[in-house]
Amino acid sequence: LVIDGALRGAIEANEFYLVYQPITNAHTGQLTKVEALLRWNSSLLGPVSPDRFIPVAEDSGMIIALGTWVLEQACRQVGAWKKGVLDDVTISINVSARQLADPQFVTLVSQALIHNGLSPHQLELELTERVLIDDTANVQAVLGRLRALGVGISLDDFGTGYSSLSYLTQFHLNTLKIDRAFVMDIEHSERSNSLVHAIIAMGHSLGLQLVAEGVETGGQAAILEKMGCHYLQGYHIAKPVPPEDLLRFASHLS
Ligand code: G
Ligand code: G
Ligand code: MN
Ligand code: NA
Repeated sequence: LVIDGALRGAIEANEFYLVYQPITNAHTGQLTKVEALLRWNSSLLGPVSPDRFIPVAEDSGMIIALGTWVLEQACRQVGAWKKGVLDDVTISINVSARQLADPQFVTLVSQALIHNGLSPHQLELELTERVLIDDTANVQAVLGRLRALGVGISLDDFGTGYSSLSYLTQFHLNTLKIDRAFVMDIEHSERSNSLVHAIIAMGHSLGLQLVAEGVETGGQAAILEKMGCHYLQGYHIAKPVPPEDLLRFASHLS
């Protein structure tokens, strides 16, 4: 209730900002994608974690306005980066079920691309498995329209939650993000290791790109690369950072 009240007016008061986490090519180490992560510094409550305020914004419907702000802000940032060392980076944005159900959503996405001079392949939308169980027919139609635009669709936190393997063929996905719960134990647990190996093999055979999340050690990165995982994300590569720091990260790599 307190969060709900504080959220009202928070966009106008400029209390939100985005941080960006690098996602690198597992083979070459090159920076290929960046995930935008929302942060809120509330004037009333101080910093509030998205795990706490996103569910509240979803319940109140405020996620529509907030998600639109994220989309615009992230695309504007990529437009700005295009003039520098980050000229062909793909931005990955987290999207809630309520946003996909919004009849305006596809229009908002294509406008954000046009406004900021991005090509559609530079935008990827991250959905959780939770999104796919609601109103399947509509979600399928919306994802089809987004894919037709050329926008990427990735399945976040894969392997947790409501996984059904039928999702992998039923929806227009192009990327699987392997949840960090599996990546975490890959060096020491035979079971996690086998599971990640199997997910990667399955992704390959379905023509999906694979991103490992929560990569925290060089050992994990080496195992994942050997298994054929395409992209790595996690504290071993970099933490989520403000946009200026990302530029610095990219210029160190090149
Ligand atoms: O960055 P952090 O680990 O604190 O994120 C916590 C959770 O909040 C993650 O599940 C992440 O996907 C979610 N999240 C972060 N930014 C956004 C956003 O812009 N929109 C939505 N819907 N979820 C977000
Ligand atoms: O649910 P989603 O995958 O969108 O959540 C992304 C969140 O995971 C980000 O908020 C980020 O802070 C967190 N994160 C990113 N890399 C790591 C990591 O290596 N270890 C841990 N524990 N969390 C991470
Ligand atoms: Mn995510
Ligand atoms: Na995730």
